[in-house]
Order: sequence, then structure tokens, then C-alpha cells
Amino acid sequence: MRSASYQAALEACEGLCTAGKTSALLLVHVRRYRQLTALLGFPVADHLLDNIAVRIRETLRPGDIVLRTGDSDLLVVLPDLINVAHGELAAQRIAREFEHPVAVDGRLMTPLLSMGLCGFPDHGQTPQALLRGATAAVDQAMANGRRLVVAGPFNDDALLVDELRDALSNNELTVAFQPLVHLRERRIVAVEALARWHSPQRGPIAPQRFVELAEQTGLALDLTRWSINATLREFSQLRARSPNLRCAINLSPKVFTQSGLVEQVSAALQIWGVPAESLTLEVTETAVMEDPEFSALALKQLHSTGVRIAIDDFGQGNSSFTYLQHFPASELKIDQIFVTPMVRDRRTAQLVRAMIDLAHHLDMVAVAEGVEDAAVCDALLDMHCDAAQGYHLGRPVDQATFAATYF
Ligand code: G
Ligand code: MN
Repeated sequence: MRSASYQAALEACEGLCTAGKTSALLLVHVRRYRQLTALLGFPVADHLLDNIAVRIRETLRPGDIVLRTGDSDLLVVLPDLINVAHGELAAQRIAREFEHPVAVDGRLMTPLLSMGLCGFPDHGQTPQALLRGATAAVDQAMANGRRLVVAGPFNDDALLVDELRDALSNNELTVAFQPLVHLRERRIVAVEALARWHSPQRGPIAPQRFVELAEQTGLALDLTRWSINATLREFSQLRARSPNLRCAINLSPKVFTQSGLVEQVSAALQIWGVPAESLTLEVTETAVMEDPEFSALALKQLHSTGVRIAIDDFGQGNSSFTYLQHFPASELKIDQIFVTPMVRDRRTAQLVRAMIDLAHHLDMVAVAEGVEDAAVCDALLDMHCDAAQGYHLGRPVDQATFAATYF
């Protein structure tokens, strides 16, 4: 059987996306196919794929189509399903079928399959979108060694990436500032800068979504560069009104170890006339613990320029206390998952207390994130927490609103 082109694959999908109908595409990938080809030679591997195609064909309904779309991939077109779950049943039937070996040129082989399923109308609206969805699903199945991954709900991240790139170069993103309040003195000591994106076409995009997207696609550096510059530009205006105010910027785990960051931060500080001591760079605990030794080095380099370092979202990752001792961090930001519910749960409150004490024993300032009511504020003050941040103390707002509200 010859491999079908993308065009042939699309033709096989004709009529698949008809309103009122349900259908699905299943991409079947034969794992370790290259290895098999290297071990057994191309003709044997090629026969294996043909035999797999025939076996799959035999497990399906007469109207279903099986095509070879690449060296190690098969495309299965499943038209007229009752619902997408029936497509999953077909995939499971195929998986069971290959629990038994296939005979190829006199030898028995058990191929390992990874499959990605994408359904119409649930996961995509056109044959092209279904092919993309099935490809993304099979990639995920391969990466995680799974037999079957079903595409998520209609997801157009692949398009959003390019919009984000444009938005960054057109300066379409904005910075919001959230106050950080000294608990005993009840005054704002710092602001945390948070990126916001209001797309003209789509409306507001959740920060978690575009930050994650940037990190997955190599846009993290561009986002960071934008964020450092835009933040310091706007922060310099706040600082003109309140010279002792400090500012925190979140560093993506993908960039804080990159060479050139130190120079970038220093240059931006100089351009906007902000002293290094006024800037805190936040790095998540999970990010630093991924490679603690290297992180310690990168953080030391950043710290040597005079900026402060904060360990963000503390409590979510698993820190080793040995390493924590070596990070030149001056602030520990306790994750909101502990802080927000702390007055409703005694054990959670004790965890927060322990984290505050840990920060102090390591000569760090303890900051609680996600303070949503006065009761939490009081409890934190009781535990000698230094500073806090959260909707109860102030929501993230743009620079002009911040100045109008707090100065
Ligand atoms: O990971 P980091 O701590 O930087 O995340 C900050 C995020 O938490 C921001 O998106 C901000 O809007 C959000 N946030 C800030 N204060 C609160 C709060 O009191 N409650 C909740 N649920 N979210 C908050
Ligand atoms: Mn943060």
C-alpha cells in the first residue's frame, strides 16, 4: 500500500463534517518503527505496516477507511458515528486486536501503537482541524507512552500562538499592578506586575493560558522581554509618586536560566531609571527545583546585579531544604492554595505557620498570596507573616487606576 498524501487524506475526509452528523479521525502511530526498520530492514517494516493496516480494516465497519499517511502512521476515518465515544470504542477494539502478534515474513511481532482520536463536531469543525487535532492527540499519546489520547475540547492554540506573537510586537498586552501590603504597618510596600491580554478579536485571554502557551512555543523570551520593559516603564511612573515602592516581575521558568537575561534586566533598569534594589524577580518554586544546582547559579548571577529574588508559589513544589539554603532569595511567597482557605482548616493554617517560620529561619520575608478576606489577614498577622497580597487587599489594576486608588 502506498502512502497517501495530505491531499488524499483530506479527500478521504470528504463529507465527514456535515451538520447533524458525528464522525471521527483516528491517527494510529506504530511506536519504534524506525528502530524496527533499522533492525529488520525496510521491506519487512513496510510489510508490517501493511499488515497492521489490513488488521485494522478487519476490525472496523465496511464504510470506515484506513490509509497509510506516513512511514509509521495510519489514518482511520470513522464516518457516521452515533457519538464520538463510539470512535473511542473503535480505537479500543484496535488496541485489543494488537495485543496479539502480527505475522510478517515468517516472524511474529507485537507492534506497540499510540493513537489519537479527534471527533466532529466535538473537537474540530473541518477536516483540516480534525487532522490537526488527531495529530496533537497522537503526539501526546506518544510522549506519554499511552495507547489512546482523545483530543481536548475544540482548541485553537496553534492559531493563538501567532496572534500572541503579533500582540507582543504590536504592544497589545498590558500590565496590571497588584499591591503587596505590609501587614503590621498596613501600607503598600510593593506591587506585583501581572501581564494581561485583551485581544481585539477574542476579548480577554486568561493569563494562565497565554503564559503557558508562550512557554510551550519559544515565545517565553519575547514575553519576558516585553514584560520587563513594559513593567519598568509604567512602574517608573508609580515610583515618581512613591519613591520607596518596589516592584515584582514574574520570570518564566523557561527564561530565568537563560544567558543574556542579566544584561537585559540591567539595561531596562537603566533605561527607566529604576534602581536594582527596587526590583524583585519572582521565580516559582517548581521552576527552581527542576534543576536546583543550576538554578542557584542563575539566581546568584541575577542577585549580583542588586535585584531581589522571591520564590513564588511556595508549597506547591517539593523543595529540598538543603537547596533552599543556597538560593539567594530574600522573599518566600506562600501559595494561595494554602492561604485562601487557611481559616477554615486548622491543618492548612499550621502549614502556613510552618512556612512563615521557615522563611524567617532562612532570613527571608514571608509573603502570603491569595488573601481574600479580613479573617485571613488577622490570622497571618498573628503568625507574624510580613506582607500579604490578594483580592481583599487590592485587585490587579492598570497603572493609572492604581495611582488614582492608592496615592
Ligand atoms: O503565580 P502568581 O502568584 O504570580 O499568580 C498570581 C495570579 O493570582 C494572578 O493572575 C492574580 O490575578 C491572581 N490573584 C491575585 N490575588 C488573588 C486572590 O486573592 N485570589 C485569587 N484566587 N487569585 C488571586
Ligand atoms: Mn507571582
